[in-house]
Amino acid sequence: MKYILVVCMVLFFAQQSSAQKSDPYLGIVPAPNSIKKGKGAFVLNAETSIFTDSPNHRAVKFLANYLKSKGLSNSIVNMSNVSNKPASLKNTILLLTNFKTPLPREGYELMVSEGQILLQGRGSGLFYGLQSLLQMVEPTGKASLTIPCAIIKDYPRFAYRGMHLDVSRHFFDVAFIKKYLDVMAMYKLNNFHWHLTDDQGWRLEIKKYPNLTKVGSMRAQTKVGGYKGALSDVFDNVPHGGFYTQEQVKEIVAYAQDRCINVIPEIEMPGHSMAAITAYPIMSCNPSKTYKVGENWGVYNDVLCPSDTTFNMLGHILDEVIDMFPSKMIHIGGDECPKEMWKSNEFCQQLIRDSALRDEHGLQSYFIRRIERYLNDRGRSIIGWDEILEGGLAPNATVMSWRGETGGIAAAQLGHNVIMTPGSEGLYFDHAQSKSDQEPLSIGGYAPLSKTYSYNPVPSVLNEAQQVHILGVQANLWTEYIATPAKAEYMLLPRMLALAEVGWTPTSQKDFANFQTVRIPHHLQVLEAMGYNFRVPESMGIEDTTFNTANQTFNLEPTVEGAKVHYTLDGYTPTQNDLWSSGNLDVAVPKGKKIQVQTIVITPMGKRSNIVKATLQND
Ligand code: TNX
Repeated sequence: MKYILVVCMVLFFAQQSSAQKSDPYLGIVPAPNSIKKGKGAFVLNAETSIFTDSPNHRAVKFLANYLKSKGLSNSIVNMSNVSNKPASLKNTILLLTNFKTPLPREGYELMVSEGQILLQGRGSGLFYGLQSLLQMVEPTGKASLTIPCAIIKDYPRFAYRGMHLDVSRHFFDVAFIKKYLDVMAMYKLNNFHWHLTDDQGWRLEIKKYPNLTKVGSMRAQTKVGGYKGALSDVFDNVPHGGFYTQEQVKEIVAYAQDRCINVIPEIEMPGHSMAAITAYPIMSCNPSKTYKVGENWGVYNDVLCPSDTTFNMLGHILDEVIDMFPSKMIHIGGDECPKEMWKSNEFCQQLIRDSALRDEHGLQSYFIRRIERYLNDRGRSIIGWDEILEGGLAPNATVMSWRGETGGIAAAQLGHNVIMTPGSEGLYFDHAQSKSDQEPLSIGGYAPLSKTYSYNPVPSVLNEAQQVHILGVQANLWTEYIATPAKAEYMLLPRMLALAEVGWTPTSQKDFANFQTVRIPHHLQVLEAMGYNFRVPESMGIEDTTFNTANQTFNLEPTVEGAKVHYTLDGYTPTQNDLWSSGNLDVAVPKGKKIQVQTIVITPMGKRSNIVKATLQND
């Protein structure tokens, strides 16, 4: 309810800036394949007639809800029920799925003229066309909306455009998952990778094994601060837990489907399984040992034992997963599985000999292949982290390349489908967004917006036939150091918009300068009014530097529309009470003196950027 109210506020209070009007992309993120701006605008008001040939289409329902949230009550008319040929009507919107023009998968054509909007797309294409249309909307302050005239022809560069969320390290409730899906849909992302199990918590109700959630969803306490360093042995002494019931999962899957998002569940195996082992020690190599749900981060040596008991239980678990999730692909993890326990376990050693496996690595492959067969027999295929490649796979297995691109390249060369998600290329959204010590605690790394934006998922070493196997791209949000929705959104936004453009827009249409200085400021204004948190980029026109000068002009511009750049020249920390500047700030430095210009961007709702300090010295 809160979100709906906020959305209404966007309509009536947000004004489209002149920057957006002159924007060749008309503010659309991800940038479309082709866009031709026209003259004038379509005015959507209470008299606008809306027709469709598919009244039950997701896009049509989405539009109906959108209009309602804007206080417009136009009904959407099924075209087979009207005798007038709607194409001849004025002040008309047409949403069509049955038409002759061939379009690429997920593609759409949008023609906005003063008298009519024509949107054509099949399946998710119609939905994506609608997302573009809604991003073009300019509120008028009255009970109408205007949409600038344009012709857009658009389709995605990649079929797979994914966003991951780790709900094991920290639990996020159903309302937050829906909010996450909402923002994914807005930017045409179509796969939600839901990391549901790990050492620190099992978050999915499995009816046959109630202890998985009864025991495995709760840890006694959590590590405070960074993984290493001064607080390395300090814990918060606060229990942390939570899980999703099967009912809630079904609700989320349906909610995602309404937004053209496929939900891929991840059930981690054979490593990252402390929570499962604590609930059912029988799945471990030492069933008599006492385990506890992980309270620290990193990699645990206790892993699943490749016994028939374990495979039977995993089979039952996967049966329930299959019932809950229609996704063709099921993620089975496969990463970071230490082999210590298997090395010292007689059963494992015997299994290696009996099955003529190379060693414990061969045993890992045996594990993955057995699970893969189980899922394949039930009509599903597996995705796994790039370690799954190590021991031979069925051809329909998809590899998620996280340790750089090497795994993905090898997999594509072997004919496997690949999703690129290399941590080293700005796709780990748990990494820091700048090198400033004003950033919140993170796992480390360095993934600024520009790095995410410039990533190209198709490695040039692949030949054309191999490139076809690059299904797409995904960013991951691991949550060891992300305990709240606000921080999750801070780490997600605006980098997710860069990911969206990497996944959708042809490289020839990408333009970081426009993205950063025109479209991002507009979208951050919209996202703020919708109730999202985000990282406010530092003021334009200034950076942390020291230089010698008597005079300097800074062209300060806010990075969020409607925000202000406040500054100080007196060495004090800038706040909302200080002077603000838009455009040129001239600073004169007397001979022999030093002046420090400090800036902060503060948004209408009070979000703050990092402080930037430029020191000017006149020696
Ligand atoms: C590696 S990426 C992991 C995760 C951590 C992440 C932190 C992957 C397959 N495994 O378990 O959360 O790094 O960045």
